[in-house]
Amino acid sequence: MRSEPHRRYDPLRDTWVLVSPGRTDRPWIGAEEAPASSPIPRFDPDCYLCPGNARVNGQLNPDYTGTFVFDNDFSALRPASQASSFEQGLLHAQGVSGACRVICFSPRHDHSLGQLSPPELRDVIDLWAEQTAELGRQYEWVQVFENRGAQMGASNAHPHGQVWAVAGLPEEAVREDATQQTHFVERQRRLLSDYAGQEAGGPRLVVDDPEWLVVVPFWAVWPFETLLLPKRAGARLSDLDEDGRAGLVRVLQDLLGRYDSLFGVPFPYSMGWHQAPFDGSSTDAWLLHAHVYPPLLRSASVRKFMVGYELLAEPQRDLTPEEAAERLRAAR
Ligand code: H2U
Ligand code: ZN
Repeated sequence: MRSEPHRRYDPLRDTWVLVSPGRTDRPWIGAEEAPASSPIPRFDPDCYLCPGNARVNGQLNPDYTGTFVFDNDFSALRPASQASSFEQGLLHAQGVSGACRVICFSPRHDHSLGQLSPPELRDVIDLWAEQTAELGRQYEWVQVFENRGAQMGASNAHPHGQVWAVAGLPEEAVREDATQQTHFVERQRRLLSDYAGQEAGGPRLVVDDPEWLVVVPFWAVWPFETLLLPKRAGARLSDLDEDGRAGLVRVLQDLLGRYDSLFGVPFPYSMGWHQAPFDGSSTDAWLLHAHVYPPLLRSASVRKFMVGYELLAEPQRDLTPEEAAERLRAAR
């Protein structure tokens, strides 16, 4: 199977990916194509996220010294949407309400999440947990995420992420909820805890921390995709105890450092947390986890595109998850 084309099943999303090993026997080009980048200033007078600066709507940011959260000025969701539901034959729409917030990780314009000091990173984790608990009192799904880098659509180099909370479950949540609930009903164990057990000590392991496991999942679609799994049970960020949070600080620093050294550039990605819905159902089946989806394939400028066969048939990858994990383990 290591050298022949095959398909792999993703039990969390209930989907398949085509793996075509060997096509990467083409020479591996390392970090040669790093685009020339001008140094980033500590403070950028034109940045709408830096402390004291004006945002697009003219509102001034406070002179914050740690993290800073504000309601997104261009929210994709509104707290009380007036849209009514509609169904006419095959045409089906529904109203949806929600909230969108922006989270500045640091007042320093030139830092990234992975470059924060351990106490600063810990503050971000605590904030993610607080936002989850607070928004979960009002909405069924809380999506914490970060888009990093222009290639992932980040609008600004200032280290920041977002949280969107929504009434009702979005597509990915419905998928992952269904697979985890089914697994739990059938085996009285968590799907992702079982998966973490199977990956321990294996070829897809990237970081093995006393509290967390980072793997390139067996079914990864993106070349250097990773999955962060807590070793102890916990359905949400707000469930993480002292040790779990301290471990997450270590693991994020380790993983994000590896990503940045892989091609010698600030590694672009979308990363985010999946946590149990706040829909009143049992959280027993759920294991909190983060997905990291980076677009780069061979170098700082050669990225993977989801086109052609991927769009029309199913996702495909050349680099095997095992090879990707090996490269991430070696990157330091
Ligand atoms: P991204 O870089 O991931 O796009 O996140 C930045 C968010 O910041 C984006 O959703 C918001 C944008 O709507 N924003 C404001 O809320 N106020 C501003 O003044 C500029 C950008
Ligand atoms: Zn800034």
